[in-house]
Amino acid sequence: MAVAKNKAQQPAAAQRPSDKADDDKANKGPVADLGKETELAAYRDMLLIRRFEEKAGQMYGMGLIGGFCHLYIGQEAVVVGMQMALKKGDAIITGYRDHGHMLAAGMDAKGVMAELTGRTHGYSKGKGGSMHMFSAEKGFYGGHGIVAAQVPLGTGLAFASKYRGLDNVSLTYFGDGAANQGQVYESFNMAKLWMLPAIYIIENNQYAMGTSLKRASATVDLYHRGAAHGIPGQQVDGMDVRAVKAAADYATKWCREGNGPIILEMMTYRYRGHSMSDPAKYRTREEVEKVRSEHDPIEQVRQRAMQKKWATEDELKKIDAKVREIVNEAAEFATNDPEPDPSELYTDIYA
Ligand SMILES: Cc1ncc(C[n+]2csc(CCOP(=O)(O)OP(=O)(O)O)c2C)c(N)n1
Ligand SMILES: [Mg+2]
Repeated sequence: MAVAKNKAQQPAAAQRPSDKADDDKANKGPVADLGKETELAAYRDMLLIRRFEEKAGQMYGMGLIGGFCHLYIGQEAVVVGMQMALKKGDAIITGYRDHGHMLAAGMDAKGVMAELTGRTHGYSKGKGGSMHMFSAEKGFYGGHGIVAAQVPLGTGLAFASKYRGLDNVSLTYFGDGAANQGQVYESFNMAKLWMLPAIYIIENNQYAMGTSLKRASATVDLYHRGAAHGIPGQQVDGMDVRAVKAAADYATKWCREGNGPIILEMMTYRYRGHSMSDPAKYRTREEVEKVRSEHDPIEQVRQRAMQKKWATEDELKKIDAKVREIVNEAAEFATNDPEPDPSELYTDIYA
């Protein structure tokens, strides 16, 4: 009886005053148009990710790509909007759903595709595959297959920036499923204790493999997850690149000015299964179709660009054609590039 009584007296997580106090500091205000140039650039960048992922899906089906392959289709506005607020020296790290993050960071589509096909000129010389690519030059630190393993590493990247006296930030992306991992909270504790410039971006696509957030999680407002450590959080429409950009501007400024870590919960959705081997039977076709037809991040910009007369349908088609050309060239390259020499098995390893 006593237990039941205590339970009844517990306030709902969202009503706890400590959650609210810190979250309010991070309120971002209304979403503004980004203007013609920026929105068209976002359109092109999102489209590049979409077409690249569609091609990777096809090549997987043809047996040209093997192993794990997790597509990012539907979530493109998140990485593209965040990238627009970054500057040289900022660090990016994520999990295994990572091709979009690499392309947004400016990594070469040919090198990414050739890594997917396991070829010599892939970013990891064909030895890493989908989940294990890096580019220190572009500030991209992987590509990690263990759920949430990137969170302590991203915290370390933020520590490095502070230790060196730089005003660079670190962006650590992880999923709604990963948000329940213990190491996330150890990282939050250290980030706040040391006031690190860490932006934690929870890509809440509502599912962790075949399990919905509601089934697996005691609380679903993931932007409150820093409350115990005094880390503010914001929930963001991750399907609207304008909202992501506004949150990115706020969060990068917050961190560069020395205010410590911040959490952005991006409300987003993946259209494809968890990985290439997932038939996605845990959700209905209608659920996916509804998001696609009402909230697609690319279609939103396309409609706005035409309404505001920033571009005609023909001009938008030209952008699409250019993007397809880049992706086709990448696929061609990744199909014809040689496989690594067997002697490569003995290089890049720690003895
Ligand atoms: C430590 C660990 N546990 C389990 C797995 C298997 N696994 C791979 S992805 C995944 C789901 C993660 O979902 P989420 O964090 O929401 O990211 P999303 O796939 O939706 O992008 C699980 C359980 C793993 N790779 N690592
Ligand atoms: Mg998820």
